[in-house]
Amino acid sequence: MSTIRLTTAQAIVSFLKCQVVERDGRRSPFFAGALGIFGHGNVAGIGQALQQTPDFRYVLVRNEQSAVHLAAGYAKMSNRLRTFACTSSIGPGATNMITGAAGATINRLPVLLLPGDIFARRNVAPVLQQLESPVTQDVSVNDAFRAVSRYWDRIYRPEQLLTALPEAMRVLTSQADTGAVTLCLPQDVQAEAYDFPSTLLETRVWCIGRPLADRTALQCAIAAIRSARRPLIIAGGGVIYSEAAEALDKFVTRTGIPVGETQAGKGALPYDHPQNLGAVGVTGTLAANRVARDADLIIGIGTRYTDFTTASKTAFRNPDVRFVNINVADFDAFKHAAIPVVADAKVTLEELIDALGDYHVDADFVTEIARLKAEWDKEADRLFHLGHTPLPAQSEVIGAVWEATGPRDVLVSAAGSLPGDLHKLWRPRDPKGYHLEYGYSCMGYEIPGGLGVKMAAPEREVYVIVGDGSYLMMPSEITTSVQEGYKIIIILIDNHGFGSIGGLSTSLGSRGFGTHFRYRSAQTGQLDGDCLPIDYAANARSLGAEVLEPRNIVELKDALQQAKTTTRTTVIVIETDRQVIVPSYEGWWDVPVAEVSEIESVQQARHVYEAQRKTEQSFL
Ligand SMILES: Cc1ncc(C[n+]2csc(CCOP(=O)(O)OP(=O)(O)O)c2C)c(N)n1
Ligand SMILES: [Mg+2]
Repeated sequence: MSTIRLTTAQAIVSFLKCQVVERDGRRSPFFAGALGIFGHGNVAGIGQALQQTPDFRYVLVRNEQSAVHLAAGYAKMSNRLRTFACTSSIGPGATNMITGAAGATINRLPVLLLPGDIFARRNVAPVLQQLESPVTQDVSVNDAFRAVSRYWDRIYRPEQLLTALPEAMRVLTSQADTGAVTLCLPQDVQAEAYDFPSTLLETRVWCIGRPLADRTALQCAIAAIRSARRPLIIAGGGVIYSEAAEALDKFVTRTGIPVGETQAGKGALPYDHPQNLGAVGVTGTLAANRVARDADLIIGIGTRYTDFTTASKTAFRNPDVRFVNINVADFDAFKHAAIPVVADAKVTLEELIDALGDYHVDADFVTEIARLKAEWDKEADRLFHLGHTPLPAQSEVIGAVWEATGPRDVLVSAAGSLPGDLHKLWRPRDPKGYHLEYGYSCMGYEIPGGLGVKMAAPEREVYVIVGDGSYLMMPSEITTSVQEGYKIIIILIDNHGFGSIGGLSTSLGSRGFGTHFRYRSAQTGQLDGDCLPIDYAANARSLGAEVLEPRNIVELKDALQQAKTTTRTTVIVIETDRQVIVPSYEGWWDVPVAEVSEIESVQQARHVYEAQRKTEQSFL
């Protein structure tokens, strides 16, 4: 057997370089390179291996958490067919990646994490940054990755790579099981040499299949659709990852079945498609939520039915409602006692088109769909052009940004009040035009995630809309975007704190306590003094960005045009009035209110809460 003598780290990097995925006859390398920060726990191991492999790109980032967000954004934009590996030192560098790992796993996005770990040989323990345990020596901070990884392993000996690396790839490329994969790499083992079989380092092609549904389940689904009078499709992220948008368009055009979109599924159909009722659930449009309320059949495609989609199980009120779930993951397909169609979305939709023949929803339903859709379009137009002064409303900023974008541009956001507003209002014209991280809704994802999107699709303009709270949490990858020459346009909405949680707090009787960026007041002892003097423009400039500071919507429109002409990442800072919010359209979210309180507004909110809770349903 021919062998090649390499360190553990060199073998890993060489292996990653040779991994290729193939779907529908198209091949691409699975890894675009490695992101990371070096410390003593990886500099002489993975760091050395990367140095001697210059054709495997290494990108120095500013924070390990944002490295994982960047990789996840890249993977999502690539429909999970490509990603990055993330390398960190031991200790805090490693644990910084845990939040990113949770986000990737929850969003079902492949990321490979290679945290450094404490010495396998142990004789010099405790090493710098080691968590010691009196009950075992077989534990380190990296064990905390277990809960947030779809595959977790620790490499104590170089030859363990022979079994660990293929397992890591199996999980990363599995459309049903993918998420964060963590291979913990003790610092000493990274530098240890071994005679690896050369075959480990040959090009390996991972075929991403399109599994067909079980025939019986498919027949049951067909029968259920045929007998439905008011069916509704819920399009989730799986539609987009499976590249099933065209098939969905054909299916709903043929059958007249309307579509509501989840955060991950938004863009599955163009916004102006006659069957597209837009966002569904807590942050849904009136059109989609009305149809969801009365639907007798929900056809969930590639959705995992989070509480935002089901409006905390209050969205579907028809007592006879049933579910058909088309999903590559049986875990999701079985939810809500559905007819489980465990299969790829694209091929299943194609099969359904053939099988359903001339099935079409009734004329009355068609008229109702068209009316609700027209009403919603008007409402969105109204919110885009409120003309609120002196400060604009956030919905007007969204309108101005949308009007400035082209059909192939991408919008990126993640947390705060923006996801809800964007879910309702943004108007995608392309399946990859709307990129919301809303599985983990992780403040700080926006900028690194947006950079990942840009790196995956450099030919597209990427617009990141971020709240001031999220911006403060993680602005530092602006510097990485400048370093790498990837320009993104960031619209930073300054509403002096947490508009979303402040609004939620007020609606629950707690008056926005602790959600404003204000000085502590000497009189009240609370955070209700003057606004803090945070200079976001100076901050962004200091990180290397170009900065524009429009004061109203007219100036914002100019700034957006100017931002298209810059070559560097450009941050547009605009102040908005946080009191002017986009209403909710019959979507409810279960956020428990204190059962007892001395505050009257809380007691009132509790009454409302108890009444709403009674409308929650279980589908058994
Ligand atoms: C890492 C993290 N911490 C806390 C939260 C809870 N949270 C959700 S939205 C939000 C406020 C976001 O503020 P900002 O970015 O300014 O957006 P706004 O609410 O003003 O639209 C908070 C604290 C979160 N989602 N993520
Ligand atoms: Mg804010």
